[in-house]
Amino acid sequence: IAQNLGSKMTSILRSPQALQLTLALIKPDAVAHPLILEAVHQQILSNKFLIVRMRELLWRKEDCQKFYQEHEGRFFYQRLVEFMASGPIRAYILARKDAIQFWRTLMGPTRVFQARHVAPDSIRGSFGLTDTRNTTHGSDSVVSASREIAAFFPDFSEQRWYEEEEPQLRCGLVCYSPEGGIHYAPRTGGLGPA
Ligand code: 3AN
Repeated sequence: IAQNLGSKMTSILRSPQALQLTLALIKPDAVAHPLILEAVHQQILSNKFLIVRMRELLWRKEDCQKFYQEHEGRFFYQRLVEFMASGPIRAYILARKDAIQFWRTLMGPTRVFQARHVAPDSIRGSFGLTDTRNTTHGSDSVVSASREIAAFFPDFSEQRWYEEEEPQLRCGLVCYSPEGGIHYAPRTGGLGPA
């Protein structure tokens, strides 16, 4: 019963006004360049995303294969998987109204030539090197955002965040921890910077 109540509450809180979560990755081509990494981080902040969690990691090839399994068999799959495991990446949970679509627009098109042409100021238009080394990743739906957030942040509970933090963050009650580089709601304490 408690669980049912919990999920009911979560769906009520996820009204059209609610903040939406998405998973964003900064790929090895950008993490390898501190100025580009910082520029992308600043784009996140200046576009009013809240950084809910952030971590840097080296991805194992098997994890990349699993993450990109929908592309298995495509001509770029092997090179994509090898590239994503080739150096450190940075993962974010981002919150914002319409976060999924907003982040994807900010990233720009997948293909770098197209990005430079139609969205030169987008992240990929500005920093993308090739169609594989295209700077960032963003979830493409609510379902994939939840799956991808759980893959990178297994200790993060979306339900708890929606119950305890989102209502405050939505109203503008936001603290920023410069050391951790994340935003949190002041009154919850528990979900603040670890
Ligand atoms: P997006 O990241 O824009 O959602 P997806 O999900 O279609 O694009 O593809 C996942 C990743 O696969 C892309 N970020 C890119 O690195 C790589 N990729 C997609 N299409 C191509 C392509 N035509 N050539 C090379 N790499 C590609």
